Amino acid sequence: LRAHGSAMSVLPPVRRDRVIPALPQCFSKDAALHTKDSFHPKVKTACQEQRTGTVGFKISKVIVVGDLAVGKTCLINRFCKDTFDKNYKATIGVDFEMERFEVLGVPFSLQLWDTAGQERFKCIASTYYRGAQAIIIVFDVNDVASLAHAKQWLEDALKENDPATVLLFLVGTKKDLSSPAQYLLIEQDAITLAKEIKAEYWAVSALTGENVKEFFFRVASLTFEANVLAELEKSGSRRIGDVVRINSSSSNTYVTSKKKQASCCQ
Ligand SMILES: Nc1nc2c(ncn2[C@@H]2O[C@H](COP(=O)(O)OP(=O)(O)O)[C@@H](O)[C@H]2O)c(=O)[nH]1
Ligand SMILES: [Mg+2]
Repeated sequence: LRAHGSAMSVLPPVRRDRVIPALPQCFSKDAALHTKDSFHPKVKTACQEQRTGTVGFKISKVIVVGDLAVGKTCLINRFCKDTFDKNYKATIGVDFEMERFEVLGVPFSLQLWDTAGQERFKCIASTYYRGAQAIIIVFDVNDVASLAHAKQWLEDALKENDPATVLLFLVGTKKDLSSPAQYLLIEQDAITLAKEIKAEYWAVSALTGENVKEFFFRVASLTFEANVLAELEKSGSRRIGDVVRINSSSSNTYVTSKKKQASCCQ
């Protein structure tokens, strides 16, 4: 317990601009993972009672895929570094950025994986895809071909992941380069595709920063929500909250509150 306590205290507190106190809203109600205006009630209760599982660290892997030069690296850098410098990743040579959040008072991290340009050869290692909780498929809103390729990127990524549980986001980038009329045209196709593959649609600009923070907050929130719900499901059979009482007045029998809990939590 002591080791755990000191390990926790080594971590600096989560940045104030990474605190998520309520569910951020979707970009388009036509293509959203869900349109509820707050977190799942079970998740809210679990967070209040600090029984979200995985004591200390909760980390979800998020991968970013899409054609070369659509703006994947710039998008990640805009959020994680608040810079617009396409050479940043190449110079440092990292595989992923760790971004720490606090959702409903619970520490939560996203491991944001970026490619090192392998998408040029359509040959990304399976370890890149494997174990992702969320997949961000990026296209350039000024390049219809990059949207047409989105499905292939998704197919590749899903070979290594469970389509039933992984969360999908379809993101159009470089919104600053398109006129409103041009943008609306490609948005129609993007929303149609997003609905078809059950992805949440967003349009952003890494250059101006438009919608970048909002987008990643939504990714963090929905991934966190799914993560906690899965933990609650797993622990459902062995409820941690069960109280075992020894009732001395009724001949040394053990009375648990299990039955009552099971019936009221359905
Ligand atoms: N105008 C504009 N250019 C962008 C934006 N995002 C990326 N770019 C440019 O697009 C090019 C490719 O970006 P990069 O992030 O390296 O693409 P990646 O290959 O998908 O990682 C670079 O020249 C960037 O400067 C954006 O939001 N607006
Ligand atoms: Mg890149």
